[in-house]
Amino acid sequence: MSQFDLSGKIALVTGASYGIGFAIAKAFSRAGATIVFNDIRQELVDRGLAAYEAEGIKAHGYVCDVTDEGAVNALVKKIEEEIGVIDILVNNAGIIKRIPMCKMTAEEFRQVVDVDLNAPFIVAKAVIPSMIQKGHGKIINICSMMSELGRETVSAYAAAKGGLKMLTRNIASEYGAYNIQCNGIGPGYIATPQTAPLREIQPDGSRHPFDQFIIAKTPAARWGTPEDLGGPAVFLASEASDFVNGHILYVDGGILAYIGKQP
Ligand code: NAP
Ligand code: GCO
Repeated sequence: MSQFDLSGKIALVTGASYGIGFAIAKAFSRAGATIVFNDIRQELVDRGLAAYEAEGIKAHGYVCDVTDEGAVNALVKKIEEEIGVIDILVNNAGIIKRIPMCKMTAEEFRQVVDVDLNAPFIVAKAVIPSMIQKGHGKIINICSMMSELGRETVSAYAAAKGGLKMLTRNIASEYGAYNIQCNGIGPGYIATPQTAPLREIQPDGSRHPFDQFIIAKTPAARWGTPEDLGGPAVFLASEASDFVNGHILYVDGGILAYIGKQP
């Protein structure tokens, strides 16, 4: 049996109706796992269910806002009753607000931190007790380039994703002794709805300046696709990574390794 086999495992991927979460769930399913996902609205869950079905995957979809601790606890209880104990959690749901810091309200800052940092704490806290009882567990937090780097307009997102990197290391430290591995994936710039505004074609037909910047800054010379995250996620969800804990695996086409071209 392959070390990357996920047969018999139950995976919860948050916010996985489309985008990166969907691609990770697809890869898990191909490796044999049962897929459970949530999204914030019924229409998104329905859209997700149809997308999984089109791929030949029988996924279980639920409405749940990951920032609502009561709703998350109820969801995890329901999954345990209806499907079984969650073996693999991917904290994928996330939002970004691109606003210059001095123009951002404290409320807007809190909203981003709530989804991108507080929610992974809430969901991890909900699944860990049963993982301890079962004797194993895998938690994968979707971090970012902004876990390491800053840039104009993304102060809340960078603060949250930097915090998520440290939450990852802390979960690994606190629960490693229970055979729980908590690692992060730091995607580079990936073509999804979240980054669509950075790739918009300009009125004169040219590519967005940020799009050109990312191509020049990425040794792979392209944006990533959600599918680029599938293999690394399967690795971190499988027994192949049982001695990997508290690590952030950057899947970025080399961005973090590269100083960039001389202008
Ligand atoms: P996306 O296309 O915006 O998908 C994120 C999903 O999370 C959406 O389905 C969204 O629902 C859902 N969501 C948002 N808030 C939620 C909440 N409170 N409860 C439940 N679900 C919620 O994003 P993506 O690009 O696939 O990104 C997925 C993850 O990767 C995020 O954590 C993101 O920060 C991270 N990431 C993305 C990139 C990139 O370049 N795209 C790079 C690095 C890291 P709605 O549609 O209702 O918002
Ligand atoms: C931005 C981007 C990002 C990415 C991603 C990079 O505005 O710079 O949206 O922050 O989506 O997280 O890894």
